[in-house]
Amino acid sequence: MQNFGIKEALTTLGVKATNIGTSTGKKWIRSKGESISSYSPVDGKLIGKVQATDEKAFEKVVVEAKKAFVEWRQIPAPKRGEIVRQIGEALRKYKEPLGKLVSYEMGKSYQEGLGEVQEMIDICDFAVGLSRQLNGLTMHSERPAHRMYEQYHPLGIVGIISAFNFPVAVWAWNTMLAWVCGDVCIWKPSEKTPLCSIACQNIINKVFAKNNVPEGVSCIVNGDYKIGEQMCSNENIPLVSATGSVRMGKAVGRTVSERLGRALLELGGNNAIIITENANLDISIRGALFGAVGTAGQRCTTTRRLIVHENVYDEVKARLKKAYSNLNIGNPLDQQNHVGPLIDTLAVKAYRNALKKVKEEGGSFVVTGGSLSGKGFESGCYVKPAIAEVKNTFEIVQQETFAPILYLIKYKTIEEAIGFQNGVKQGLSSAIMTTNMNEMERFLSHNGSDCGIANVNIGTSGAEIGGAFGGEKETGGGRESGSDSWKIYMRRQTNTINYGNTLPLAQGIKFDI
Ligand code: UN1
Repeated sequence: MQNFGIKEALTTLGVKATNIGTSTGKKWIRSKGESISSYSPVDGKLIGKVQATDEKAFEKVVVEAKKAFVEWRQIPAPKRGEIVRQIGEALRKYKEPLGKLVSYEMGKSYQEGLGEVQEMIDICDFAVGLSRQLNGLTMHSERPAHRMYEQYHPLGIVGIISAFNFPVAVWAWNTMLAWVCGDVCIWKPSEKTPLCSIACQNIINKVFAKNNVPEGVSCIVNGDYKIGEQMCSNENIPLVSATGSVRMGKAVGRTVSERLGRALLELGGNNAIIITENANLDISIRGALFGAVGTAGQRCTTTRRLIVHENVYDEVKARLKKAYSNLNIGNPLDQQNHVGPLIDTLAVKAYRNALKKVKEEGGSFVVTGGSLSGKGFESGCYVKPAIAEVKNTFEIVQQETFAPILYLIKYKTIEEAIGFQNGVKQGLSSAIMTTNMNEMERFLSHNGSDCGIANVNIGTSGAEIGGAFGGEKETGGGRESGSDSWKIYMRRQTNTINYGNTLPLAQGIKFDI
């Protein structure tokens, strides 16, 4: 197995064989937490170890973050933006090694690893501009000589729980916005990709040291769900932003709402592309292909269902089959390969189970899947992307299996297609391929897609950072990244000022004595 410069990347990023997994910035806090071993799904080798955060260390982090918030919020927002600008510069500098680490620790292709770092850079740029645009509205008061307006104040500590599939970008979406908003962050990365958090903290530390940023503005904690639970139940953390499975999101939502905190949830998707009889099939095949097999089917925006009009169904099926036969599966750091491994052997098991269920429920395969073994596949995490013909009603089609399995579903009318598209519990991303205005507008209307993201003539994955990212129903309702997603990271305050000499009451109420 070729190395592709991964050792150099680790050295450049300051990731060691053994790392302390708890940090408030300059300080790395030792704890009695267990040691987490990070094995690469690429070649099964141990990349490094991270010492998990125990309860005591977590409490120390919260104390430090709380202190930091008081200082950080004094710094004018555009000045905080300037620091985020420098982080964007640092990420540009470290794009290659960080992209490599993402690829090696998580298993996505190097191109996608670079793309993920690019998302971090983009959100930095976005946040810099935002730091001068944290605008509230002014309103006309119903009372004479009164003025009303609203303002957004920093909120406090933001807890971030991120998933293995976007080990660095999703942290950046949350953190860069939170920082310009005046918040401080505690990040718990996935225990499957802990080394990415060490690398990011090292990059941040350099920029923070140069700008004398107080200790506690950027904190990381590592560990499994237990440390996540501690974060969710801690009353000092007004917002917990969590990305991951629906099961995890329900637990986070319950615990955070129990103490009436805010939870921003970005959970599973079961995304579909509708290919109508009026679609440009070149675009459709390209969109479906990247959507289904990109990141080995492990994006929450992955295309899982293809809802195809009966008149073009056979052609779509044949062309997809051909496209799949040209896919190279293998080491994701080798740029010739399109599909890397799944994150671990548990994911392979879930993939195999899903294929089994497709058969049991009466589906058939257009492209047969299966796990790969032998030279180059020693980690046991590589699988073949599969395509199955199914009915939308199949139990397995209703579930999100984090693997490259694409379900083909035939439809007759656009109403039926939209019904299929919406007929699942999740509501993250959706797309229609058509050149027909009627079909397109119907899909985008209130009678159309019920998802947080609805695209025309592009696939379901690969959202730009400028839009609000997230979805409805079991996807959790949260919005991260662009548009006005920043508002959840701030405390909104309505202010009414009386500059007159009397005290008229609102709603015209008389209260004279
Ligand atoms: C995720 O899978 O959790 O839209 C995030 C996309 C990426 C982000 C996916 N920009 O596919």
